Amino acid sequence: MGKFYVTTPIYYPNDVPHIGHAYTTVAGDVLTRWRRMWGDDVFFLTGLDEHGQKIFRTAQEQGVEPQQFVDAMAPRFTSVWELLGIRNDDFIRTSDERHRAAVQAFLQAVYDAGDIELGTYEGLYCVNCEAYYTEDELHGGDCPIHERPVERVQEENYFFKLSRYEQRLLDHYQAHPEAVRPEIRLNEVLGFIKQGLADFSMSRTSIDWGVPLPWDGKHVTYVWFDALFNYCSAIGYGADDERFRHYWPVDYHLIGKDILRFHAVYWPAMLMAAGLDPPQCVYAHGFLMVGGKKMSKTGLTQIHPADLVEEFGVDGFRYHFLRDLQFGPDGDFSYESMVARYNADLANNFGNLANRVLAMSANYLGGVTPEGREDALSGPAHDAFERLCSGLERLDFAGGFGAVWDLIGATNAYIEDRQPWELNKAGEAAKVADVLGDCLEALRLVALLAAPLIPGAASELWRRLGLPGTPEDQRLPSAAEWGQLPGGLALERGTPLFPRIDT
Ligand code: ME8
Repeated sequence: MGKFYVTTPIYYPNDVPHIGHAYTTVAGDVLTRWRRMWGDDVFFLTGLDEHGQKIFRTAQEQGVEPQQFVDAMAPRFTSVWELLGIRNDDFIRTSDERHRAAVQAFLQAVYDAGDIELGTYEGLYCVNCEAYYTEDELHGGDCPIHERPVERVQEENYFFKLSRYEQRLLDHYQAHPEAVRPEIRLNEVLGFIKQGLADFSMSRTSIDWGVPLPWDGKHVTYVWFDALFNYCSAIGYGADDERFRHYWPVDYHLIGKDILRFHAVYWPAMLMAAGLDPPQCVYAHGFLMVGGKKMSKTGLTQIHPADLVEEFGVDGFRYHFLRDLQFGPDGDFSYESMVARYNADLANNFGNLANRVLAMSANYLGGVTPEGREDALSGPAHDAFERLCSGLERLDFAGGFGAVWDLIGATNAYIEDRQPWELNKAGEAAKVADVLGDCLEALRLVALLAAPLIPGAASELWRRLGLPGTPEDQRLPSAAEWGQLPGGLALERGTPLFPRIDT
C-alpha cells in the first residue's frame, strides 16, 4: 500500500484546546488509524502555530516572553491529545528550530523565483484571525468571525505576488476538482479566485516574534506564511529531501471552513511559487456550534474535552463527534443529544449485544467459541464493510460507521428471530452453537471495524472474544472476510463496555 499523509491545522496556543479543535484532530486520528489497518505508510501530523501578534500579545499580557509562554502551553495540547487517544506521528511547533530553517529555505526559494516584492500596506487587520479584511467584509465595522473591532495598520512589507496565480489556480481546480472538498467549499474557493486575487503582505516589522526573512532581517515572516509551511517542514523539507518527496503532496489537509481561503488559495499558490505540488485534498468541515454560536476561544461557550471524557469516556467522546455530527456541514453540540446517543448506540446497541452474546455463550456453550455457524449474517457483515470503506473514502464518518451499527442491529434482530434460548430449551444444542457462532463472528467484525473510532472498547471486546493482539493489528481487507473466528477460544463475559448514563 501507499503512503498516506494527513494533517490537522496547527492550533494557536493562546488558550487551551476546546472541543472544536478536538473535532478535527479526532477525525484525523480515526482516518489514519483506519489506513494503518490497510497497511499504509501513514503520517499523521498536528502541532502548534506559535508565532504572530496574537501569541505575542497574549504573552505580553501575562508578563512572560513569547517562547516561555508557548513552551508552557504546548504540554496542555499534547496532554489533551494523549487523553483522546490521538496517535499523531509528530507534533510540530513553529518555534522549533527545524521549522525555522525549513521556512527560511522555502522563503528564499520563493524570493529567488521573483514572487516576493517590497511594498507598503495599509489596511484593516483582525489580530484574532491574523488576517486582513476589506471594509465590505466587516460586520458593522467588526471582524465577521470574532465580532470584535479590527485595527488599521500601515507598514512597509514584503508582498507575495498572489495575483500572478489566479489563472494557474483556476486551471488547477479545473483539472482537480477533488482538491477541495466538500464541493460547496470548492465553489466558494472558485468564486473567491474569480473575484480577482490581490497580492498579500507576507512580512512584519512591528514585532520580532517570528521567522526572520533570510534576505532582510528587519522583517519577520507573516504568521500564516510561516504556519502553512509546517506541513512541509515536519516531513523534512530542506533537511531530508528523500523523506519530503516520499510524503509530499499531502493526501488530506483537514481544516475547519474558517481557514479555507488560506489553505485553498494562498497555500497552493505559495507551493507553486516554490515549484512544489499543491495539496491533493483540502477538506473543510463545518463549525461545531453551541447554543447557535460557533465554539471559539473568544466566546464564553468553550467546552473542554476532558470534562466530557470524564462522563462519556474516551470512546464515548470520539463516537459522539464523528457519528452524531455530519463532517461537512455545521453541527450543533448538545449535551442532551450526546447522552441520548451514548445510551442508545453505545450502552444499548453495542454494549447490550456484546453482553447478551457473551452471556448466552457462557450459559449454552461453556464460554468457548463454537466450531460451526449458520452464516446467516455473512451478507450484512459484507455490506457493513463495503459501506464503511466507501464512507471513509469520502470522509463520511457518520455514514461509514453507521454501517457498522447496522450490522449490530442486524445481529440483534437475528437473535430475536432465532431465539437461542428457545432452541436451548428444545435441546437443539447444535443449532444454538451455530446461531451463537454467527453472533460471535459478527462481534469480531464489529470490534474490527469500529476500532478506529472506539479503539478502547473495540480492543476490549476483541480480548473478551479470546482473540490475540488487538483489532488494529489486523490487516484489511482480509481480516474483514466473514468466518474467521476460530472455535475453541475461551470467552470472557466481563462488565458492561458502556455503562448507561442516567441524568
Ligand atoms: O486557525 N468547530 O488556529 P485555531 C469546528 N493557527 N472546528 C473548530 C471550531 C469549531 N467551533 N473551532 C476551532 C488557526 N476548530 C491557525 C491554523 S494551519 C496552518 C493554522 C478547529 O487555533 C478547526 O479545525 O484558530 C479550525 O480550522 C481550527 O480549529 C482553528 O484553530
